[in-house]
Amino acid sequence: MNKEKIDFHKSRREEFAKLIGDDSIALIFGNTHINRSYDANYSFKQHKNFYYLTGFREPDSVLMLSNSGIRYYDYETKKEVVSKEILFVQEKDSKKETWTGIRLGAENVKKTLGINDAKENFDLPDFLSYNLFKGYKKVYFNFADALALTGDIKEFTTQFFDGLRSLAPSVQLIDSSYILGKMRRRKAPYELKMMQQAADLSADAFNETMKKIKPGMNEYQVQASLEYYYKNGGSSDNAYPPICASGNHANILHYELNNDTLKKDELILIDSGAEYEYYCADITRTYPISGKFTKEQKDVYEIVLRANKQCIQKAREGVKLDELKNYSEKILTDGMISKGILKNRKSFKKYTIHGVSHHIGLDTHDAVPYKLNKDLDDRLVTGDVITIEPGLYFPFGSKEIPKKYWGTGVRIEDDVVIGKNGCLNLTKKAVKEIDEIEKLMQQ
Ligand SMILES: [Mn+2]
Repeated sequence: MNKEKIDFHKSRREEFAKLIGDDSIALIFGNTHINRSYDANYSFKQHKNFYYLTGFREPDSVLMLSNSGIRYYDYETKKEVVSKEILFVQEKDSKKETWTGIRLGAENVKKTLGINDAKENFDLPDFLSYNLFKGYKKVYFNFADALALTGDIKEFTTQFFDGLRSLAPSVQLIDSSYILGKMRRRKAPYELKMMQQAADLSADAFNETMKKIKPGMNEYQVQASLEYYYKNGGSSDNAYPPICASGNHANILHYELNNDTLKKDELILIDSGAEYEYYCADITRTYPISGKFTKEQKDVYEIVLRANKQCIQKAREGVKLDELKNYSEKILTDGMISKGILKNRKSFKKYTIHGVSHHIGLDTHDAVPYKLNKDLDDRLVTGDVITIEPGLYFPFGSKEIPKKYWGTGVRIEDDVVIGKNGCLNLTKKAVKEIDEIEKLMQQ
């Protein structure tokens, strides 16, 4: 890891330790492999909160943190040691490494990750019984993730829970995800750099893929093209399963089948993004399959594009997410009325369906807990990264809507960084103006 990355994760551990306060200890469990079928696992993905604090991607790892210090007896020096952070990792094992890859090993943690102290993960129960019960009042850990663990690491968590019950029944157990969710909200300069990379990679993939789209192609080929450009550009994964929804499929918000043939008079809605260094991009564009919008498609597209651009104009520190949503809905509704698509304003929600924004970062839908606490309302602050994604959806059978619009679904989504007097659009490279789309597609 380079110095910038090491320093970033270190600063996150320091902040977290400060926030949990003295007399507290935190145990953050990373993920373990998840079995896919028989002898094969799903490709490993580290838990994002654990990653946020460590930058470490190996399975079966646990981070222990305490502002007031973790004590243990060092058998080599025969002395008690006090440490503020310890990373527990898989032991070096040449036989296993031949099959599943090189393990960092405890002795390399300090140099590679900048974490002061490291042990092998099977030492964890001993550390717990030596420590937990020496005056700590609170234990923070990721409940849901710890309980979902399987395999070897489950042994350690089971022993941990048993130890708690018998040795420290009055210790207060607190879920760490609330504090970490709050911390993850404001992005640091290092994170914004990674997010810009993810956004650039994704925007390039959209622009290149758009040029290849033509009638007769299949939705999965559109997906294959996006994924080719993601991987080829250095992304390790999709941020989420790509949605390549042609025609009426666009009206299913999380359509994932991606196996229909593209038809010449239809649109294709593509909602996808690459992950880069575990940071996500989330872009939606809607293109005419023939390379040219029909009159009706243009009607709908222009309304959504206006809502997208005006919300980006409006987004800045102090604006509430709810205000942004109402603003978007007003533009969409005014647009539908003025184009004669909708007669009764009151039923707009049937066609706008979803909200206009969510936080994004290490997760595509970043777990920012602003709804849970009044000290964290939905007013935007500098350093927030959110999506702006208005859409209009007219599935077949929409009784109030003229038939010529049925089967049309349009969404246009960008990712923006909130600043004091405006926002920075990370995904502006992904072409969205009608004339530019038509020009590129007809090349
Ligand atoms: Mn989104």
